[in-house]
Amino acid sequence: MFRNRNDLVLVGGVIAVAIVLGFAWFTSEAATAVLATGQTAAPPRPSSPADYTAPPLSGTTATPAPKAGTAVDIVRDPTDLPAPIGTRGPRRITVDLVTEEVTGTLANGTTFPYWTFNGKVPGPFIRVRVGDLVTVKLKNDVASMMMHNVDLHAVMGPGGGAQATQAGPGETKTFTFKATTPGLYVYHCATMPHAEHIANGMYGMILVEPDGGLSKVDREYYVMQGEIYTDEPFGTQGPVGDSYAKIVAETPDYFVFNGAVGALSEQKPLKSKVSETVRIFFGDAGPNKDSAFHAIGQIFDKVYPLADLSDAPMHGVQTILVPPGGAAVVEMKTLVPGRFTLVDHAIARVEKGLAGTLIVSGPKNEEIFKAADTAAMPAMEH
Ligand SMILES: [Cu+2]
Repeated sequence: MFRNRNDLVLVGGVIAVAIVLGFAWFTSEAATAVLATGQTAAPPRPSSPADYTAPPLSGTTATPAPKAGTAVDIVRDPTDLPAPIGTRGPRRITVDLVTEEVTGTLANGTTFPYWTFNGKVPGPFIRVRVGDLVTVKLKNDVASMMMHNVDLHAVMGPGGGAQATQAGPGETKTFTFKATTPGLYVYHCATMPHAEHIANGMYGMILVEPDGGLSKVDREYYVMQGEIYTDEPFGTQGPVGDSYAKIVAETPDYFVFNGAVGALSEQKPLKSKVSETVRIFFGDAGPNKDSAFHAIGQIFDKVYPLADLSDAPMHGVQTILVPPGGAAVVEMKTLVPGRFTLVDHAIARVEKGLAGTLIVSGPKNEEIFKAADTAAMPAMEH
């Protein structure tokens, strides 16, 4: 049956591996079944979590439908995020999300039917710490046309909470989860078709701080990249609709930071002063494209790749690759004044709307950067 002893050994090895894999499968299935029937002890609760009322999430709620021909500003200010948690212990937290469908400004003269969390893109920045018990209340605005829900990547549970929060117009759904693992996580609507709900603006991030919090920095910013697929070419004036065909073909017309063209350049640029440290919580909502996130004229002094906050950061990084549904935390010391452009270094996307600006003010620092003709480089005003 076997040509030689080596064949025999090989076949024996394959059988042994199959037995081990089979046992692992059986035990995992058995464990799942036990969990499903509730026969195990309840998961341990954090030691005496106190009730705690988190600051209300920013953003609008129940935005009135805009009048015909008008549009609302859906841009999330990149400074709109809660203060660091610091050293407090685990608590009970309630998060109120409201899904709202609004006509928003996509670019100068162009409006788009956004679907949002709390009226802005991205949705509110949720900030908790490891060990917190978080109750998510999702209300679908009564004026909505669609079902919506929320899947938070920080959740260990079915659908990340999507099934538990599937809500029709006017409905409110709730679930509670324990924040088990530090990290910066994307959340998004996961109502079918997922990609359309995400592309139309239904995403945000939740930060789960490690015990003791993150290191202190001078400024923190909240930035998310997204793609918008329209039924008219880039730059078309007036109201445009979404294009499901382009979403499926993965051919976006627009790439945007914080929801709209110019959101973080003309409208709400990031700011810093010479010698400060800036942290950016960066997420890629996709739904389809990676981001090669890069700040032109800066070096990321620290990067937490894939937003892993349990391990030491990397240092001296030029560009960080962030997948759709993923995030990164980057920090930079702004040593020199000037205007620095935030991009996806798949750089043609600048032509489709993707650029942000970091304005660094303060005295020149010619030890670090000195142009040949310094007269052409006036000091920035505060
Ligand atoms: Cu949705």
